[in-house]
Amino acid sequence: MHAKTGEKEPNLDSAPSPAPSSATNLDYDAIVIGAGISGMYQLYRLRELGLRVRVFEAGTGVGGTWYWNRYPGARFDSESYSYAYSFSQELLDEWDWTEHFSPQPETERYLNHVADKFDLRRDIQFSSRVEAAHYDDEQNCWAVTLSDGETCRSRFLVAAVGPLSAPTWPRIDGVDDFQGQAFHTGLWPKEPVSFEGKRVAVIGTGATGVQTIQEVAKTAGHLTVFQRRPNWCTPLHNRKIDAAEMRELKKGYPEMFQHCRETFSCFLHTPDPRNTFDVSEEERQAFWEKVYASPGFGIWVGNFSDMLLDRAANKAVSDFVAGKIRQRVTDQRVAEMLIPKEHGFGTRRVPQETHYYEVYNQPNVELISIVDTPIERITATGLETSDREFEFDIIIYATGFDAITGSFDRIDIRGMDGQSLKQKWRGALETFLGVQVAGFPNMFMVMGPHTALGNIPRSIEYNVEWVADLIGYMQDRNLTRAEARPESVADWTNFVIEKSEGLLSNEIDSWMTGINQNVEGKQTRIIARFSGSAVDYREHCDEIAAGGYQELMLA
Ligand code: NA7
Repeated sequence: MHAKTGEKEPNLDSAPSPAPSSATNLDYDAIVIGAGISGMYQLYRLRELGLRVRVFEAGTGVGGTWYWNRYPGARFDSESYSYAYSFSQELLDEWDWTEHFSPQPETERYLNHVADKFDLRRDIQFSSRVEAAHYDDEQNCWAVTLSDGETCRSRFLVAAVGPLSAPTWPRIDGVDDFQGQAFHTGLWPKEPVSFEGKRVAVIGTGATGVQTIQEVAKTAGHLTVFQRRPNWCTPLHNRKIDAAEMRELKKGYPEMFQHCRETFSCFLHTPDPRNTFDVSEEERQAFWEKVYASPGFGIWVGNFSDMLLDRAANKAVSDFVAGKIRQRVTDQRVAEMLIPKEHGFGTRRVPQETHYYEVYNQPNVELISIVDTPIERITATGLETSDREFEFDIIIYATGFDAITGSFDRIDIRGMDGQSLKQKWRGALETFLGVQVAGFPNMFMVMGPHTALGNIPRSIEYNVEWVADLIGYMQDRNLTRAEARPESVADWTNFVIEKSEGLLSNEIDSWMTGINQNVEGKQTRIIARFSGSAVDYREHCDEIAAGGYQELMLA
């Protein structure tokens, strides 16, 4: 890294001089794409700097992920209070969570409350999908075009587009032929959908599919689950929070947020410092029983330190969880279908469940492996696999997202000399801190590729504040242009790759390694995330700010 801690003087060399245009000639000082958790907070922070900000949001309401993903059973997998904004004491004091893992409707209410409290809506333009964002070298500004053709210009562009927001439909023949009701979980309608007595299919068994299946199975006449690769799912152990418990939780907020700042991925859970085979077999089993019985991601991010690094350790914990699946599923043929064989526990995102495995003991639920009998086509009345025809009233596609880069790819983003971001990243995914891209001046990403994901709102708050601090720094010095130096990008990208070495998750196909079989050109694994600790990530970013942003060309 090029961080030069202590150097506070602005760094003005080697950047091309911007045109003498002032932001007053532009429609806005900053345009933010997306009014999810990132975009809402970015608006709040940029307003504090006195900037004229416009947020463009494709939906009709705030919330991003928590606006679109209103499928049955959608809820947090992280403890609600640890997953909320932490920047406003007043907000922390006044909001009560009713469950340890908040259901989507409550989270959406919370985000609407935030929008109202801070009067965010007056700067958010809803039903406005950004189609293109082009950097104008001469004017040193971004021209942003919406799907209705409206174009406006701003000095800064913040892409707060989310790492999991571009839903993907499966590439199966006939997807448009089905005459019944068909839904993608990430584009779920606002109107209630009844499954009562209906013949329902769910395709996909990721974190979303699992939440959907366990809910739909309660009322569906018959539910058929089409599973490609099974995932390792563990119990969520959700429960209600009463007023007294909420009061106690609030008292502990300062320590809780401090704790999240210190853990590897900002979760409440923190890895056990011991390695798997440091302890006796008996102790190991007792520890796993304890984390299996604990709420949330403890068993994933609070497990033995070597669980995701050491193959034997990973095999041991996988065997433990496989044993639980065998105990919970009555039909052992079905249990074996539900046990992942080609990836170890925790190497893909671990879905959190509530009686998910028991669903397969219900007489109205059937599991079909589409590895054994592939879906050949969707038909007008259902679908056909290689050995059977199925009829359905409803098909639910829980087939995931074009993750991490997909939400950028679907916007025609062009930097200097008309260079396309999508094309650039198809060549090589390179960023600076996951926040900037060389050749894309004044464009900032919140939760872009190569950032630390983990407990996402914690990472968002940090990213947003870092971007606002940089813009504030530029304002104070009458600087109007920030671009990552190519060598800073190379250094950061190498650092990200270095940090990913040895991590078993990076040897597995999943959205976390940039794989999506439904999207052309996304069949090769990439290092898409920063897999070092969030503490490490922040240290780097803090150093850069403290050093006067020497890694950027400022002008
Ligand atoms: P995921 O985790 O990407 O899961 C998508 C699921 O859909 C997964 O089981 C896929 O099987 C399956 N899938 C995808 N395409 C097909 C086709 N063409 N045919 C059959 N099955 C298919 O997405 P989620 O929405 O569940 O979760 C995304 C993240 O959002 C989650 O991790 C949380 O962090 C929040 P595969 O595994 O590829 O064999």
